[in-house]
Amino acid sequence: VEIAPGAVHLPGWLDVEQQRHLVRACREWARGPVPMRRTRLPTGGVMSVQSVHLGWYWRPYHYSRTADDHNGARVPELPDWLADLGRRVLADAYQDPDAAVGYRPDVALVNYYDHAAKLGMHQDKEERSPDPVVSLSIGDRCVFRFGNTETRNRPWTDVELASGDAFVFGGPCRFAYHGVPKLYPGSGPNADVGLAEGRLNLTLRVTGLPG
Ligand code: MD5
Ligand code: FE
Repeated sequence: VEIAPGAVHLPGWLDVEQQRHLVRACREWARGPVPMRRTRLPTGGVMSVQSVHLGWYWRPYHYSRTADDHNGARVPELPDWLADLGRRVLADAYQDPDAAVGYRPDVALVNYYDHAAKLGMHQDKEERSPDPVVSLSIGDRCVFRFGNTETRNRPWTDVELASGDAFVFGGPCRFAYHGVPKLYPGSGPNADVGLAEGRLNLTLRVTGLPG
C-alpha cells in the first residue's frame, strides 16, 4: 500500500516465526555490550523510547562506532541475515527485485516502546545516504504519524502499524517528519511472538559514512 511517493506499507509482512526470531535476537542485543537504554538528549531530558543499535551507535545527532556518551563500548555488527531481510522487504515494497540489489544497510536501530513511550515528530537526517529506511514492527499496535518534509506540523497522515508490518521510506519521503504519538496497550499478539508487552521497531538504514 503506497501511502505517499516512496512510502510503502506492507501489512503483515513478517510471519509469526520471523517475529519470534527477531524478538529473541533483540533480547540478546539488549543485553549489551551497550545495553538497551533511554537515550539522553542534549536538552537534559531522556527519550521515553528505549533503544539498542547495531553497526553504528546513534545519539542526538550523529553516529559513532562506540557509545561515547555511555560506556564507550563498540556496538555489534549488523548481521547479514538482517540486511538480507531488509533487501527482501525492499524488493516486495517496490515490486522490483533490482530495487534491493545495491541496498547495503550498515545500521539497525531497535526501539522498544513501553505503554507510555512516544516518539515526537522528527526527521532522520543523520544519515548521509538517501537510500530507503526499512522499518519492521512487532508487538502492540501504534499510531504512526507520517508528516511532510517542510514542517513538523500538519499536513500528516495517521497510519496504524501492527505486529509483522513492514514499511519502506524511500524517495521523496525519506526525510519527511514522522513520529509515534500513541500505542494501544495489549493490542498485539505479544505472547505468540515472545514479547511480554509493548512494541518493538527495527529500522535498517544506510549511513553513507566511511568504514
Ligand atoms: C518507529 N522509528 O516506529 C519509527 C519507525 C526512529 C523512528 O522514527 O527514528 O527510530 S522509522 C520511521 C521513518 C524513518 C525514515 C523516514 C520516515 C519514517 N518517514 O519519512 O516517515 O520506531
Ligand atoms: Fe525516525
